[in-house]
Amino acid sequence: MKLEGYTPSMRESIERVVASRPARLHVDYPMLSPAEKQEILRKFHPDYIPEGMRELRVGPNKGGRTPNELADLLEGHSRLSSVELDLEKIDLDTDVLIIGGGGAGSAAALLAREYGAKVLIVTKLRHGDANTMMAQGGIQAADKENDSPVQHYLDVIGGGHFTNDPDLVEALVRDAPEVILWLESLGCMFDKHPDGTLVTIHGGGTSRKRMHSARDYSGAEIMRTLRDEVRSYPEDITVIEFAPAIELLMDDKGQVAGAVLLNLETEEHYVVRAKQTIIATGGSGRLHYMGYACTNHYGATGDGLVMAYRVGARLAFIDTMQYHPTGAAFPEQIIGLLVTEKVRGLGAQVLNVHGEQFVFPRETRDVESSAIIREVKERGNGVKTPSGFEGVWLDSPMIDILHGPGTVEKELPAMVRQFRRFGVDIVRDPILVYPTLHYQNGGIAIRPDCTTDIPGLLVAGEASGGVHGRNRLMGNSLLDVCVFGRRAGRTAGQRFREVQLGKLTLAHVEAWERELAQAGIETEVQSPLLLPDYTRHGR
Ligand code: MEZ
Repeated sequence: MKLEGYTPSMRESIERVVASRPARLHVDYPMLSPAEKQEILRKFHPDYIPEGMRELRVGPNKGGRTPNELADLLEGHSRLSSVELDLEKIDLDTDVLIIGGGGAGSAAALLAREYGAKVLIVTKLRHGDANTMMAQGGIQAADKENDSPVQHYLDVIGGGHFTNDPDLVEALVRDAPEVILWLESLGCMFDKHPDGTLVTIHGGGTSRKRMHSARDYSGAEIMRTLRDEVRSYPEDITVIEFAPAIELLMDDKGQVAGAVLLNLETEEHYVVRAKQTIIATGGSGRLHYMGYACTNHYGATGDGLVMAYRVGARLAFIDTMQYHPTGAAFPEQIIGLLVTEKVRGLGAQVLNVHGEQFVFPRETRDVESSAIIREVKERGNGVKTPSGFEGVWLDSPMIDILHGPGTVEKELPAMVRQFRRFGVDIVRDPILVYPTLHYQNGGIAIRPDCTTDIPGLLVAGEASGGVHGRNRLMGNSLLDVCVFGRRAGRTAGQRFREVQLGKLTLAHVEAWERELAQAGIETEVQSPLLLPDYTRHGR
């Protein structure tokens, strides 16, 4: 098969990009003022499209707004509505049940085990099929001499527009240096200088270089490390794959007491009883909010939010999603896939069809994305692809010009390969990009020890809400899954021995169905969704 790469009209635009390079070598576009940032967000960020969201009519967040796709699921019927289950027949009994086999779930399992708990991880797909695996650019931690957790704290709060839960941010930045040491001790191979010190670079919104990376597959390296470690304790940690939780179980004392699983192969249901239950189900990018393509793994359908909502857990910041500024816009086959922020961290600039800069390359993600959307949709300065999709250039060759030949190949091997498969050489030519749905900024409200308002229920990672406020900074999600995964595991490990479970019940599901009926909600939606429905939406 002959791979075509860029078309002649795209090549004409690339010539203008090349021509503007000398002038851009030492001059970056200025950052926007705080007032300009607010203005551009209000006008162009997808969170502000009024018809994309609606008010919830039932549940703890009644009256609050969330994207239509998530609202439909939160207001859906239980998958158990027409299933007869014998809750006296316990299929699996454990101290700590962890729902989700990504970074947060795996980190939680390791810590709970350290405290002597028997742990069961259940996961919808395979262990490690998770957004953790797909994060590329790095993990933040203030562990260099010119940096401090306080500095990190200020960046996180500024990036979140001062809306973050301060106690959660404190937990995040305080634990960060220890998390890096912990991961290294488990065998995680971060990039290092010849003298053995860790390489750190900038991300959007960071005032210090504190991004630790493993080339551009940092998440895969962290996930590999955590999964290997979990798998080395089979006597304490059991992993069941292809068996998503579809409803939480409670007991007659009002505690969360496990979950009902669905075996995706046999369609059997399993009753799992647990003294502590940790939701670590990740995000919901596969709901394709506002019609956006996404960077997420196939199972990212917000299942944990739905289950937690039904037992009365409050959600925080679920009216804000993260659109990563640089999703692939060409070729068609990979539209929406992540082009890591590390590309901009290494000095690549963002340019319009005329080869002009129009935004500082390391604004926070929400602002950077809004500026790209404005450039394409309002100013008409996008680069058109043969299928009619439009994007802007991310000038990757600038990296070798700034840091020396071979840097792109060395620092971004996954990116080089992702595009080379389709005849695009990002060492020589820029990358066409457009914002893509990347992250669920909010989720189930937690405390710093990962507990929720519902006894027995803990949450960690992307399924939780509060730490990032209205916008997360790059590298704080890999950090979040490790920090709060560990904290959730520790809390569960410290608590499970004190828990006396009562009789298992699904009375909350019956109450939920009554609430739907009382609110006059007529819907055919059953949730959690489990897998994206591409036949219905044609994506
Ligand atoms: O934190 C992230 O979302 C991340 C590391 C993504 C990236 O651009 O590489």
